[in-house]
Parts: sequence; C-alpha cells; structure tokens
Amino acid sequence: MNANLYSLFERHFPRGTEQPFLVVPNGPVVHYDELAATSARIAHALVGAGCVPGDRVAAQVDKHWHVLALYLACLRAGLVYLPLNTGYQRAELGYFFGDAQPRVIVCNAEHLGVVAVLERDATVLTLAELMDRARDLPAQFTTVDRTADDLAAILYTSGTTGRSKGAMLTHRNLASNGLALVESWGFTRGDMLLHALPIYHVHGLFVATHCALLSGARMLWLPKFDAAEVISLLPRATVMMGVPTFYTRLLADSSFTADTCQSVRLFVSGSAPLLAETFDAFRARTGQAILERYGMTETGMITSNPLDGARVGGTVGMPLPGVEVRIVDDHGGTCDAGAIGGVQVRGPNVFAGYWRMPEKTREEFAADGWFRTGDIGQWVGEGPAHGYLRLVGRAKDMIISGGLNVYPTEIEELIDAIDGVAESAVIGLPDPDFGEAVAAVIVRKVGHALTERDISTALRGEIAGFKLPKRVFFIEELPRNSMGKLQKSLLRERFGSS
Ligand code: MCA
Repeated sequence: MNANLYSLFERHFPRGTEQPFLVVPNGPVVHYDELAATSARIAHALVGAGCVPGDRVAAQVDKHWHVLALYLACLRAGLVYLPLNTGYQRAELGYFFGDAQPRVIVCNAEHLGVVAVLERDATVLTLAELMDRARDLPAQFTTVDRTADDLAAILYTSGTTGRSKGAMLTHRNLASNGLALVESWGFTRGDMLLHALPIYHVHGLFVATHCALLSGARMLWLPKFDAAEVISLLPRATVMMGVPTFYTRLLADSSFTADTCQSVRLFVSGSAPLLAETFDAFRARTGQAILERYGMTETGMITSNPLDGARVGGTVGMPLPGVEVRIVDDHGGTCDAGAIGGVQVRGPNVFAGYWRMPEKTREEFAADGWFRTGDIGQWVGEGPAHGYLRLVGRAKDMIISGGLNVYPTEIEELIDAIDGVAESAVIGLPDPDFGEAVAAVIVRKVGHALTERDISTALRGEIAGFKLPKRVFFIEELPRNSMGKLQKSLLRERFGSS
C-alpha cells in the first residue's frame, strides 16, 4: 500500500460536498473535494516546473488555504515541503536556500527580488502566479508512491551553534503522530477547530491541520491570532489550539468569559511552557482546564495531558500512543520518579535526522537510538499527576518567545560584528505577553558610545523581527566563572526584574 501521507488523508476525506474542510470567517467555505482538486492542479504545476520526487519546494508566503493545498500537492507529487517563517530576512533565507536547494520557491511579492537573487537555479513564484499556472490543469493527480521512510518535509529548527538545522520529517513521522493525536484528543467529523496559528511551523501546519485532515473535522481559518476575533468566533468552535501567548491575551480581555467558551470541548496549549498561573487563571475564568502537550520539530508531539482524566498545570502529561519517553541521568542511567534528567524519545514520530548534517544528527542520538531532546525533566511521582512528565529546564541555550524558538548564538554573532561591540550575551527574560522576551547584554569597546537604537538599527532587516532584542543592556564586563564560561544565569537574575 502507498505510504504517501496524502493517501492516508484521502482515506479520511468526507465524500461529496456535505462537509466543509475550512471556513474563512466572512470569506469562502472550502470543501474537501475542492481541496483535493486544487492540490491536484498545483501538483501538475509543480511537475510542469520540472519537479521530480525528492525535490524540495520552499514556501515563504502569508497564510492562505491555497498554501495548505500547496503542501498537499507536494505530498502527492512525492516532493519535500519546506515551509519558512514569513519573518525571515535575507541572511536567513540565503542560508536555507543554499542548504536545501529548492527546485521551486513560492514567496510573497515583496520578497521576489531578494529570493530570485539568492537562489538563481530555482523557479521563483508568488502564490498568485503558482495558482495561475495551476488553474486550468487537471483536477485529478495520481499520488506518487512513497515508502513510510521517504521524506515529506524539512523544517528548519535553529541550532545552538548558530546555524539552523533542517529536520527531515518522513511520511511515517507525520502519519503516526497525526493518528496518535486524533485518537488522544478525540477528534471527529463533528469538530470545528479554530486555527489562528501560522502554518510555517509544526504546531499550525501538522498538529492542527493533520487533526482535521485525519478526522474529517472542519477548521475556522484565521490569518493570524487576534484576541477580539478569536473571542467572537469561539462560540462556533469545538477545539482551539494555541501557544501560551494566545491564552494570556484572551485572559487580558474582559470580554473573554465562560460564555465565550460554551461550545468548546478542548483548549490545547503547546510550543512554550504554559505557566501554572495561566492554567489556573484560565480555569477560574472559564471553568475549562487547558490541555498542555509537549513536542518538538524533530519529533512532533511527544506527550499530552489526558482528554479524559486529570489535566495538571505545570505538567505535559504522558507519552502519546506509540511514543516512548525516558529520563536519563548524566551517566545514562534511567531516572525513577522525581529524579531530574535529560528527556529522551523513541518512536515512529522521531525524525530521520538533519538535512546533510550526518555528524550533527549522530550527536543528537544516544548509542541505543533514543533521541536526546535537550530538555530537562522528571516524572511526577505522586498525586493526580503521577506518571506525568514535568519539564524543568533546557540543556540547550534556547529562548522560546511567543512560541517561537530563538537561539542566542545567531544573534550574539550579529551583535558582536557591530562596530564598537566588544562582546555580547543574549538571554531570555520573563515577559507577560511572550513568556520570554529576547534581551541583549553588551560590553562596548572603550571609547564607543553605542546606544540601544544603534543595536536595533544594525539588526533590523538582518534577522526576523521576533528574534530582535526587546531589551538592550550595556555593562562593563560579562560575568564568567573560574573556567571563563559565561554565566548567563547571573545576567537573568540581574536583569530579570528590571
Ligand atoms: C511577533 N513578534 C514577536 C513574536 N511574534 N516578538 C517576539 N516573539 C514572538 N513570537 C513581534 C514582531 O516581530 C513585531 O515586531 C511585533 O511583535 C508585532 O508583530 P505581530 O506579528 O503583529 O505580532 P503578534 O501578532 O503579536 O504575534 C505574536 C504571536 C505570534 C501571536 C504570539 O508570534 C504567533 O502566532 N506565535 C505562534 C508561533 C508558533 O506557531 N509556534 C509553534 C512553533 P516589530 O513591530 O518590531 O517588527 S512549533 C513548536 O514550537 C513545537 C514543534 C510545538 O511543540 O508546537
């Protein structure tokens, strides 16, 4: 049987036009048969552009249901879909295109010039141009045979060493994880998922959309998160997925009440830690316990609080069906409940490695094949959360801001290159809206009177806006221990409450 993920989706599509796939508030209603026909036409257009199975197709384009059809077209044609955050700038794009060497790049019109210069060998199109090419092509396309281990997508996840790594996700990774989520979260055709996430990351593209595609559920399709719009639409939804910032912003709006949520059976949170106080405040306001789950780009979803059972704030629940999790100490021994160690994962959800980085891939796996997440955690040993995973920190030097991973090294390298900077440290500081906000602590060279504006001006346009430091501090010297190692924890303590 064809292990192509699209074939699996197709087996779950409601027949005919009685069930919409996606509803754009005050906009079109898209049925599953229109989604299938549109993805077929785009698949023909991609083949017509010279794409052959295994070729990469990059998409850095604003959220639209046609982009989902493009993603499905890539699956059908056996291509490797490469979604890119629409905030990425020239330097980031140059790296991704050089590394992945896409055959086709679909981008926003304002990026056409930059992209065409960066990647001369690719066909560069706007989404509108792609749709024009696809418009009159056949509405049927024979889905290409793929094995379960063939690549379906590459998603770049920033690297602690400053360079992003392309996580290779297979048809098996995505199929197994999607089915596990539909089962764990009880998705059915009767559901309406409120979708306000971007579709260039795992959460919005795979976690949310695959639950709909593998259950025949419908989606309320928003261009981005807007608290007022979400509040107005929640009475039409049965499920909502979001990052913690979505929930803190809803709570900040007094019009968000228990009545708003009457029809919603499930609120899911992930991509960043959900603070226990947010969990408690949400339950006090709405009577609903947010279901927090835990995942990564390299593994999809790993654990989840239960649909039926105790959902405990500050924990991320138990391993999903088919997924194994262990916690190991510094000597590789398995930790019992309560002991803190490194979180490791094994299962069909674990990626196939980093694109063209075999060495880096090997480093991320233990000798017996378990994937090292880089997160620190413990099994809860007693009470209602007995057997649940609690994440207590990260081995990697990573900031999660509004649900987006930010690795300091990439920003420190850019800051250190600014004339007048001796050295810098980038840290995450608590932020009521984004959870953590990027901050830079800078040592100026003698005689240089650099200002915060100088730093912002130098960085803007070089990297995505969400990575730009929201706070900049200047100090005489960075704290280091006797080994000369930078002590970022002291910086977080010193500036955390300022
Ligand atoms: C936007 N800005 C941000 C962020 N987003 N700054 C820091 N962190 C952010 N996350 C900045 C912009 O650069 C801009 O700055 C200003 O805020 C306003 O931009 P806008 O787009 O209007 O911001 P927003 O609408 O307030 O967006 C905040 C947001 C958005 C709604 C939280 O970031 C979002 O949708 N986050 C979800 C990301 C996501 O999908 N994560 C899942 C990754 P300026 O004005 O200076 O330019 S997948 C994952 O993590 C794993 C696999 C998992 O388990 O899910």
